[in-house]
Amino acid sequence: SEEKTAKPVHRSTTLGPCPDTPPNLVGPLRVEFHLSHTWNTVRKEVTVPLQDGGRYMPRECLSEHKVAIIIPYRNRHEHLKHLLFYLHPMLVRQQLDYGIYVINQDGEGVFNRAKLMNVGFAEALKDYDYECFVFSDVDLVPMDDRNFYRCFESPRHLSVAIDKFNFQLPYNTYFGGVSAMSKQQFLTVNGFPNAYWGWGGEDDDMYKRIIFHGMSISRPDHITGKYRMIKHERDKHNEANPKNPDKLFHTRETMDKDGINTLNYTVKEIVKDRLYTFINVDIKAPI
Ligand code: BGN
Repeated sequence: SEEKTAKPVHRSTTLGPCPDTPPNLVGPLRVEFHLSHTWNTVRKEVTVPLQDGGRYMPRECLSEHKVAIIIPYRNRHEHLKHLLFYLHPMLVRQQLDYGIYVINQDGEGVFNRAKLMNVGFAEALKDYDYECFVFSDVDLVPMDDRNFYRCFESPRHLSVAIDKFNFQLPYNTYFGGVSAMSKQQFLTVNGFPNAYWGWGGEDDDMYKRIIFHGMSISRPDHITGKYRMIKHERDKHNEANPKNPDKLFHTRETMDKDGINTLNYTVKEIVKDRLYTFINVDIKAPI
């Protein structure tokens, strides 16, 4: 319809800024995974018109938060449906100006979560003038819509109370799962490392980058920061890599030489679905 394609440019002249605390939040969410969704039921759950590529901005006010949600991905269809079923309605209630980017690692090579997040950062910026990036695992669903998917003065760790870890931090410096960084914060630390192939350590490397650049992290409380993790088998081609822990001893020397400034990849396909932008990317994985 005409309404759906209306350009935001005209709105900004008439709309006031959105309030700092969105008015329609509901607090705790009942998150369940026993029903298997179809893409149709997920689409029905989103009661506002999205723009292609999973883009939205509120029509009632001018959003202060331009946020790209970056989801590293491979072969997790069911998880993506569960996540978006809850995430889209929550982000709408949070009155964000947002887009969802699913960054798919092409091929069967060793998985590299951190490099995919760097790709998401770079590709989302080609799409829109995003100021904030939320990096999210595909299997982590927030249980409270007061957990803001926006950026703060400090890099923010959002998934502080995951059911799998008994709703506690597994350790104090944990920065994995879901995190949010402004464009400036991300560039200051040179993004994520590209050198962590396979499972483990890349989130700890990011934590160190943040600390070594003189920043600290912020977090929501343990009620607001609750998450449910979707249970799954261990992925193929993403075994714990015994070389990764050692890399963590060298973050201080490597961080400025390996990151968003040395990122190298080839986009094979971009598909704009109604609910997300799917970017299939060759990240030159070792076989
Ligand atoms: C840690 C992993 C993190 C992971 C958390 C939670 C490493 C580095 C070697 C010590 N860190 O052990 O990447 O997010 O567990 O599962 O493997």
